[in-house]
Amino acid sequence: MIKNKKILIVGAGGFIGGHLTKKLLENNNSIVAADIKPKEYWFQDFENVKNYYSMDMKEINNCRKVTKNIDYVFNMACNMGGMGFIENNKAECMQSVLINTNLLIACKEDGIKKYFFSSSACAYNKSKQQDVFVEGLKENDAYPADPEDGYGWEKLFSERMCRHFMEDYGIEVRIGRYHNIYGPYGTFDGGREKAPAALCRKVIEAKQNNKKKIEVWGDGKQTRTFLYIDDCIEGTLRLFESNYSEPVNIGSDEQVSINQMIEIIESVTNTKKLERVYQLDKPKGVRGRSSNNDLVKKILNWSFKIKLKEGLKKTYNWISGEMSKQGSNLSRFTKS
Ligand code: GKE
Repeated sequence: MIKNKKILIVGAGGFIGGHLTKKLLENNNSIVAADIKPKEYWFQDFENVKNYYSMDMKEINNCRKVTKNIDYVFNMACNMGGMGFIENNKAECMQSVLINTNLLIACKEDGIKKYFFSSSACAYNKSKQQDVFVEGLKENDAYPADPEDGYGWEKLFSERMCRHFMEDYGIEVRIGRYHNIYGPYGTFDGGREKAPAALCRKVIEAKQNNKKKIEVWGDGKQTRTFLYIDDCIEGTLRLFESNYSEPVNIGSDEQVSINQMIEIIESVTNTKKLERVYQLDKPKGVRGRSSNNDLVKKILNWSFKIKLKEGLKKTYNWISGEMSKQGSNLSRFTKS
């Protein structure tokens, strides 16, 4: 595990970045944290992070402010969300390329040796994701390139930018392709939420308002895999410490339909089956997606541990707790 290093985490105010910051602090690392959000909107507070910056990391001069005397850099920052956000904000999502590019330039100027880029399953070719319960995506399924419009292209392009900074300037890069990460301290309302948190929230709202139905985007038959945040952080840190510099899946292969995911939420929360109201006009993304974990098992001798039953219960309980609070704390996770 990484210890006693000086680490820059860009996107530390967000969901995965916040959990990564917490984990690295536990191992006696000194953290420089940066995020575009004002500090009061950071998803987690870290009293022992002295160097934190609320600034737009698309600006190269802001990147240059934070890459001095740093051992490692984790770029966890991008303008993103679930399908409800990325389908309607393609130009916004594409501009995240400025964060990664300018951060790499600053790293090169300051001689930083190792860099992590958080990529996404949205980088994969859409033609491999047109059926339910599809074969898990292998890393080379990203080419020929046909990623998710906007966000997926930014991720694929930024992967290549990382590779060329390694080839030309010797920065060791590590690239994890995340497959729908979920868990506590993730957005659950306001438009950026992904399906696990959205559906947990909808079940909670139905119970709070004594309603017997919930709205589901699409026909509910579409399939996905979802990776719990603790597995995401474990896989990310193992990848970072490996010698493998090509993109690698950080995901689960426990593929379920959205209908099945709702059944799991109902069962682990003792909720009487709710009527599903299917909204076919809502953003759906690909028909089916799963992560093939052969490579990650081979290079890291690791695979995800936390099954949906356990992860969804923890996520539901956390969201339920947050929804019972009022005021600014709630808005951290619902600000779109
Ligand atoms: N967000 C959301 N909210 N999705 C819903 C809802 C709802 O209330 N009800 C059903 N769904 C369905 C969506 O229509 C989609 O088919 C599926 O759940 C998953 O939606 P998602 O979690 O928003 O996002 P995707 O997995 O399609 O895509 C996400 O993949 C990640 C990487 O695996 C992207 O939005 C990025 O967050 C990221 O690249």
